Amino acid sequence: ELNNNLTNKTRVSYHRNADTANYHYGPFHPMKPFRLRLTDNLVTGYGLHNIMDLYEVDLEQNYNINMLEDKILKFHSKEYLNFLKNLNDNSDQENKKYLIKNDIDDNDCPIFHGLYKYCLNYTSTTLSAVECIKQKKSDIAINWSGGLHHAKKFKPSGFCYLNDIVVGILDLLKTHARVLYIDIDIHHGDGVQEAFYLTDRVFTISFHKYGGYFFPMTGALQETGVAKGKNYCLNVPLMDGIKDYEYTQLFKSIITPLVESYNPECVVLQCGTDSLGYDRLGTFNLTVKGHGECVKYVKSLGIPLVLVGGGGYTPPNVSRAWCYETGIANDLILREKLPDNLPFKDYYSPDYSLYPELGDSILTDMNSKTFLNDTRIRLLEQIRYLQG
Ligand code: TV1
Ligand code: CA
Ligand code: ZN
Repeated sequence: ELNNNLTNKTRVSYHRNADTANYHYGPFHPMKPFRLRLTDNLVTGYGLHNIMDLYEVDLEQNYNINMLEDKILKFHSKEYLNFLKNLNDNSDQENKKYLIKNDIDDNDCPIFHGLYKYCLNYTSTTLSAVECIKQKKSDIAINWSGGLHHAKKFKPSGFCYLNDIVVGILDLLKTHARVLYIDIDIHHGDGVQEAFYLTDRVFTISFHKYGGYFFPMTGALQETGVAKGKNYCLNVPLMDGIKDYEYTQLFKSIITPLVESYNPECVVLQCGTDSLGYDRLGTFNLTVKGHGECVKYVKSLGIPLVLVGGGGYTPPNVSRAWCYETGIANDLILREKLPDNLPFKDYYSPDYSLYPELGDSILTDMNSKTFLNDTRIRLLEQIRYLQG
């Protein structure tokens, strides 16, 4: 009994919905749900599906849609949910009216075929992961199709329609007193921050690029929460080109005292992979190993953990990172050579490696030592307010 945690394997559950990868935002849109198929093929190719608890989420089969919609309505407005639900039945004019009234950017958030089903898919998959944590069936529960951190109460934003993270955390709060939300997507986790800005029961921290009109233009160091939520929010604004060593050092040096002070009962980690080098939209220089180092570190805290996806716009790198991190969750360091007979193997040329080198055509690191040090000192100062 005493040795249980030392000898037993981490209990990992992997939550997926085979249908989610089939949706299309449009031919030129950077968000490609197909990256989920690449991820799943890689995870399966390495044999990881054999050592995890697999949950195949299927809306028709396992889910009571009314219960699901009730959970979504704990965050989203009835009017917005109805808008998404009735997109096909409404006239184009009615839909246009809602878009205009709510200042919705339908280039970023197009209305594509089967949109509502897509939204319910990734949200129910996050709720499936949350359920395993609530029932203490898993130490780590994974949903790579979730992590859509920009969606707001009344509207979609930045490729995100329903905020599966907020809906998931609200459900977690029924059993867990304090939830820590960590966001390593290159974009600011504005939707999650905003949802919990007034409460001390959810601590949100986002690492992101900030400045130069980079979307969503929020996430300044000065945004730290309001009222009961004052000091229960942190932001780590960064500049182009940050590399593994600097990023992971900063990450650990902040997360360590934060966890010590806040003492969360559960962690939700958004693992957006647009912070990797050569991302189509991102401008950081993390490698698969550096990105995964953050996951490894959070796992080492030994707190129940939900892993969700997020951004990531160079599909083969998205799948490399999420597969590597699925390995990490299972205490495995996967071999560099990709599995034989891997579907879509040509996507991984020319290196066919899980850990390709970044090469020379990367952006210059604009984060000076003094900038990073000043940022760290200010963040540690913020964390000290928690004890008092
Ligand atoms: C259609 C076709 C849409 C090509 C959107 C990049 C496109 C972008 C497109 C794009 C694009 C954004 C803005 C625009 C401010 C808006 C999943 C003036 C080549 C979590 C969301 C980024 C990131 C939104 C989501 C951003 C996530 N960047 N080509 N759109 N308006 N929107 O800047 O955090 O990763 O870029
Ligand atoms: Ca972020
Ligand atoms: Zn992003």
